[in-house]
Amino acid sequence: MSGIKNLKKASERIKKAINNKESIVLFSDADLDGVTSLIILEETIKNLGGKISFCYFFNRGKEGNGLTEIALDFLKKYSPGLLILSDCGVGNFKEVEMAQKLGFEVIIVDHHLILGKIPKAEIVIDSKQKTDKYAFKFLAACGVCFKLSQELLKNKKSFALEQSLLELAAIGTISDKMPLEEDNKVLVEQGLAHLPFTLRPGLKVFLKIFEQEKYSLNEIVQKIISISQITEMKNHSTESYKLLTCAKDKKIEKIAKKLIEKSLNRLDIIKQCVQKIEQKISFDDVFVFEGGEDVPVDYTGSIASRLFAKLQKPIFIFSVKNNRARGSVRAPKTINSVDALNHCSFCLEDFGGHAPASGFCLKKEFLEKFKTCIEEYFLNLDKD
Ligand SMILES: [Mn+2]
Repeated sequence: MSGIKNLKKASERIKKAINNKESIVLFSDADLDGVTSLIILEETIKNLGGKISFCYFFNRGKEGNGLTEIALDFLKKYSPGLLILSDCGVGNFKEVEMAQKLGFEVIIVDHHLILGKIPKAEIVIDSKQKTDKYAFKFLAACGVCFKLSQELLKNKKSFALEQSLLELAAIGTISDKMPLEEDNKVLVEQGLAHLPFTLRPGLKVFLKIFEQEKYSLNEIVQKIISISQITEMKNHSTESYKLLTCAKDKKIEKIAKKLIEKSLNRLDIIKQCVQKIEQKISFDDVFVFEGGEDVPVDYTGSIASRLFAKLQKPIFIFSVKNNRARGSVRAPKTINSVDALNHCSFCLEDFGGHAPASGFCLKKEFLEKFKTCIEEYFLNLDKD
């Protein structure tokens, strides 16, 4: 059976960077798949003695999707070096070239759908590339990063480190809603089996809080996911990253309690948005296309997921700010949402994701045109 394409090549390149003490910048999505991906790479590289210059999580609402000019402007001080993009990158064609001009070599570790072509990064890992023969196509990015870390650590791996990274991979895989079969099933089973014995203070604290409240392990994992899903950002980092990497037990409890409080608040806002939208839509709509300035940009995915769970039809939810609309799509199994976005790409500035869940960004003035285009796409689907 062939392995994931370029996994070995990436591992060799990263090892070279570690040995030569090159500057390594890690760059990732701020959701829990992205955060666990980055931590898996960070802890692996540090364990091997590598030098991480900066860990950067991009702010979808403020910067755009994946690598951007804004991010590069900040990161250029760490060049020359190796820039590793995780859980993003396969849509960043011109930005990858910009990074290279700034002196970075770029490795992409992604699992999103390929949009026709592939960025000209030095190394691209994405099992959805046509030329990738690896049989299982539905690893979360953290699952791919875990496999990369196994390749990097090889005979240097300690049981404790491997288990600890497995816990992260399990949590990231579940939170990214990847199908829990084959590789994912193994990762999740192994990771969860070890979770009750975790050494990571940021996970121990939740186990302690929720075990007292008599929750089962699966319920606790769901709670950890919903609590750490907060992508509010400060200094290019997220609270979930801070929590999962913090070593001080005392500080941890404070962060955890703050996050629990925030997550309750978040659920409240999401519920309100869902209710408001439900009042506007009618039962026979083929798809839902709603949004506005009152929808927080960080919550469009959660709102779309909730509406989808209830209505089982394609859902487009967007937030409008500064003349730009940014949103999330959820779609039933019979529909590839990225295809739908691709069909209307002439209205969009940016889009990408997975068949059942994707995202888009466009100028506010094109919203009507975009909606009409989507309408037409679904109409034509019916005809086929
Ligand atoms: Mn992901």
